[in-house]
Amino acid sequence: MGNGDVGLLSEWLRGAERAVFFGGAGVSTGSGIPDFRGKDGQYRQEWEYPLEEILGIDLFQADPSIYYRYHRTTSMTGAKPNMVHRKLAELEAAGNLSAVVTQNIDGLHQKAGSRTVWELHGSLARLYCEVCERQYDDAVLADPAVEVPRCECGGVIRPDIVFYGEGLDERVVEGAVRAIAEADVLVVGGTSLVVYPAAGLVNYYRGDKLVLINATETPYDWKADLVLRDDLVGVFSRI
Ligand code: CNA
Repeated sequence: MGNGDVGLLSEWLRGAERAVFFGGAGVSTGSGIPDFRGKDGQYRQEWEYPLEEILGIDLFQADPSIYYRYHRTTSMTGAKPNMVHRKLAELEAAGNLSAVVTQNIDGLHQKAGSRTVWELHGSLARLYCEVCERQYDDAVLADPAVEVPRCECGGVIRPDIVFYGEGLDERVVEGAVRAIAEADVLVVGGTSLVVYPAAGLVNYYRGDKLVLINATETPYDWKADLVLRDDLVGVFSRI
């Protein structure tokens, strides 16, 4: 890929009034959080149970300690936004970008200053009691001696994420679909585009400036007007 391609992306973003960025775990690998399916992804690691079960609602309800042990070994706590998160926040503030749609649950877009963020899979920054729905923040996970955080009512506190086996929040999906359908530029990056229904949101874009930035091939590459098979941090530092 030559500089010319990033040049074209920059030109499209400069001229945009409601660009949307749709991203996944690859946006945060530059912050030290491993993705799932990339070259150093979590699928290549050994876990106590298959990853999809650990992140499944059935196992969480049977024994939440399995999920919380996994949670504590992933390096999301203390992670900081990288160039990609920061540039996207700048583009929104400058009036070029209308929203970020993300499959990530790390909350780093908001930390970087993005305001309209549709979190399709929820966020680890928020937790709530399964029984009385009282809201908590991630301070309840601060004490390593507490394996499973519990509410004052005795209920298990769960993260406000969408476990496998659960449906997406309709209000969030509607917001994401609206933003993508109205977008003048859609930049998709750092996602393998294999997790549904999230991946299917790309199909709501109706414009002619679909950009796909990913280190590895995706099933949607053929649809894109511009494909950058490259590192996101590298690309965004040149925008
Ligand atoms: P994925 O399936 O792991 O795909 C990530 C993609 O990004 C892969 O194709 C990589 O090749 C690519 N990639 C990784 N780093 C870079 C980089 N620096 N530059 C360019 N490309 C890169 O992840 P998806 O998001 O597609 O899958 C959806 C799952 C993963 C969602 O449910 C997430 O919640 C979940 N996840 C989230 C996080 C997080 O919140 N940071 C971390 C790990 C997994």
